Amino acid sequence: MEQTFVILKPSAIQRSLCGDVLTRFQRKGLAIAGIKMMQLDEKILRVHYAHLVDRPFFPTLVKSMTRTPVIVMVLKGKDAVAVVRSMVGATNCRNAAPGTIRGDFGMSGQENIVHASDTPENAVIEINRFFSPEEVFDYSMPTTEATYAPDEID
Ligand code: IDP
Ligand code: MG
Repeated sequence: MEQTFVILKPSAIQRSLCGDVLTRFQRKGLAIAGIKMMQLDEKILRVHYAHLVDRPFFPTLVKSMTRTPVIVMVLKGKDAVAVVRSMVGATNCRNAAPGTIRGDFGMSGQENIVHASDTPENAVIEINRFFSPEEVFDYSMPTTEATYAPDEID
């Protein structure tokens, strides 16, 4: 089963949306393989958001992402990266479709509730950036036979 990496950003923490967002992922059928709270700093954000370092809004993004601790998690399921990205929605919450997390819970392009890995390759890199191997767990869910057909399980 594929793993993806998610951050509940300071906007989720301060607006008390962590439970609502996590409930959506769990109700979808994704399993929590790892979860913890941590304080991000500019050093890790310059790596995590390397594609944005030269953008004019980068200093504001660092301020936003370091305003409170965040909750980081590893979610597991078939095609978890694509499934979670589609649940999260477009980057700007005002453009995100209703029914997506950003579309339902946010009003901002920057304060957009969650981060989710965009490709399976980046998911592996991001999980290793934020979690040590012993913090990511492999266990069975009793709901598997009601969640997947046998040929959907690898
Ligand atoms: P994504 O989170 O949907 O993958 P990215 O383009 O990777 O979007 O941007 C990472 C984060 O940087 C966004 O989630 C958002 O918080 C912030 N961001 C992206 N574009 C802008 C912008 O134009 N203004 C302010 N913040 C932005
Ligand atoms: Mg991105």
